[in-house]
Amino acid sequence: MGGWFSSPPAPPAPLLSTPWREINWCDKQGTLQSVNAIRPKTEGRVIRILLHGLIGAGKSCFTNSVDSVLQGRMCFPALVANSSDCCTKKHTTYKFNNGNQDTVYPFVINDNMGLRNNCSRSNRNNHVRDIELALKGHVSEGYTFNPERRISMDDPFLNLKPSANDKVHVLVFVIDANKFSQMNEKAVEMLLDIIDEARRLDIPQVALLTKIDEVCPEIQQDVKNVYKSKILRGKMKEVSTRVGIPENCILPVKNYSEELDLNSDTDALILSALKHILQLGNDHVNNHYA
Ligand SMILES: Nc1nc2c(ncn2[C@@H]2O[C@H](COP(=O)(O)OP(=O)(O)OP(=O)(O)O)[C@@H](O)[C@H]2O)c(=O)[nH]1
Ligand SMILES: [Mg+2]
Repeated sequence: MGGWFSSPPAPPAPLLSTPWREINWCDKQGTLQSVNAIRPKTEGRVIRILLHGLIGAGKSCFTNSVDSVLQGRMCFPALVANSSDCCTKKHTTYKFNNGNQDTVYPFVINDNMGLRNNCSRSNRNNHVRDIELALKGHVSEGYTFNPERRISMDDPFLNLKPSANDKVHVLVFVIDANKFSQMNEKAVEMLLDIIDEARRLDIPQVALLTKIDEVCPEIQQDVKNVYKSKILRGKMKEVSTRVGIPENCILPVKNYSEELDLNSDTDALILSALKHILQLGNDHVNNHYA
């Protein structure tokens, strides 16, 4: 009887044989030098990055991961959520020390409150309005976002005369790769409203795709599989189609979330994302505020 029944076809391989994007996995110093070289032409200008995303997307974790990679040790300046509850409430600006030279990098990250996937229409409208003000530099450090009400015109945290450094120069949508498919249409519409406003202000936008380790077991095993993973490629295409951000502005990262020590491959991916974000922000600063 042997040979009558053919064995079931092998499942399709989860990885492509060659990566579709190249990353410098080995030369952290070289990439750090290129990050260090991204500086606005005008002395004193700072590139402001605004992180935006739903609750638990990984905004604070990314801020901590950037600090850790730049300092060469685990750092936790931002509070990270340990449940599905919203963790970050305040509009907070993080600066980053350049360990060797005892100076700060010429960029800052604004970490921010996230919204729930299923929040009400009025919550979404209030949030979009506050984020639009933040893009223009009108929301000061320490403001506590409240989706129940917009920042009022007499709020002490409303900055009526923002400087060039107060304005946002690159907007980063932090998206949980695992949950993007379940993001409801209303939450996507909210993103699209914010994207429209950023476009109107000529502010470049990037999507940072987090938790890629949870989306693909091959990436969890080895982060170097990131640009070989078919599942991740599909996720990136899905994000691009649904929110209209081109694929070359979608950056996957594995944040430091449970590790005790740095890992050179995780570092390489975070640094690569940071470098692209900074290049876009720097171009915006030089084109608009030189
Ligand atoms: N496995 C994995 N977990 C991650 C990653 N990024 C973030 N996390 C986890 O996701 C949870 C939420 O991360 P946060 O950084 O607090 O998310 P947030 O966007 O700042 O959330 P809010 O401040 O509530 O808006 C934490 O438990 C993190 O440890 C990642 O790349 N991989
Ligand atoms: Mg947070």
